[in-house]
Amino acid sequence: MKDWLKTLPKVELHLHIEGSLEPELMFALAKRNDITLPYASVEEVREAYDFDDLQSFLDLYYQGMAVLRTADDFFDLAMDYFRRAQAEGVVHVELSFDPQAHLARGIEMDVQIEGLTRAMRQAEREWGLSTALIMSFLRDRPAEEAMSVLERAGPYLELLDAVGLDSAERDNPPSKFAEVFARAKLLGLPRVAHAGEEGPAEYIRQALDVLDVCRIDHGVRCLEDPELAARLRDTQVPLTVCPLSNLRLKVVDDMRDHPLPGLLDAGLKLTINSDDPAYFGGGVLDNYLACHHAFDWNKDTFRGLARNAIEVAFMDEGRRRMLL
Ligand code: ES4
Ligand code: ZN
Repeated sequence: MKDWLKTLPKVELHLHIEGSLEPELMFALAKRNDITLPYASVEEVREAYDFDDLQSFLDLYYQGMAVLRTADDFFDLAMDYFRRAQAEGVVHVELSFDPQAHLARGIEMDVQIEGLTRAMRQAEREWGLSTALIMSFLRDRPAEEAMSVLERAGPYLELLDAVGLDSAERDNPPSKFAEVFARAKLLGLPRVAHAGEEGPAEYIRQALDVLDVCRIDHGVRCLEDPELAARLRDTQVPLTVCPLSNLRLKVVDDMRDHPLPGLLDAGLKLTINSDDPAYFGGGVLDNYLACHHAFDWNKDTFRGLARNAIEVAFMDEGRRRMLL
């Protein structure tokens, strides 16, 4: 099954590129930029990745990305991920990035976007990958800041495939970003949002009704609201589920307790993704494998999940037809 899952053409729709920073590259970039890390070794970094919840992860995630300073750093980060992804049978990657986390450290938007898009073009040439770029807003920062980031992204709108909403979910409801997402819609940008990861099912409803999103990132708590689950089934709004992330952030205590089988039975449009592969124990293939071990799904189930991701990806229609 492992070999078969590896050859299955897979699509990654939920990836924080900053969360793909492996400890080895973290050390290399720290050296290049003359930054002192609070760790003595790669092993020590990995040992620190023992999380209690989303916030305890976010603290280390923001700390780790401090080694990213130049466009070349962003380029190396993305290339390192694309190399691993294509080697495990990923054919299309949608990477999200957190401009506010870098702007706060004095790293300008053009530096971030230049490095990431250069890597996207090179991965397309070198490995035949297709890629898309999602600019995410930090929901634990003020909505006014997100709005100013959206305005600053003006010169790069053609390079963006969508905007997203991430970071600490609790007490930061989607409604806080109503105006930002309305403005993004006016600018012609598709919208996605994290909802129902740690936050309640109500936040999924808000993401749909207030932010007018076309996909929900995570969404695993939707079954707590049967009416919402029925709506998601009827409208086939995709959920980008990240099983290893949910396990490592203790959204579930054991993979066998993950709501995925229930979500599947409920007829929802599901996809399997990695979220932050360097922090949560693996990429897309590892997430498929974790499902294989926990749920013993057959090949048709995995084929269906991979197909769902192709159907709802931000990719040109010619590429979609070729992959379907
Ligand atoms: C994230 Cl797992 C998760 N949830 C919310 N925001 C994030 N940013 C990076 N990973
Ligand atoms: Zn995420």
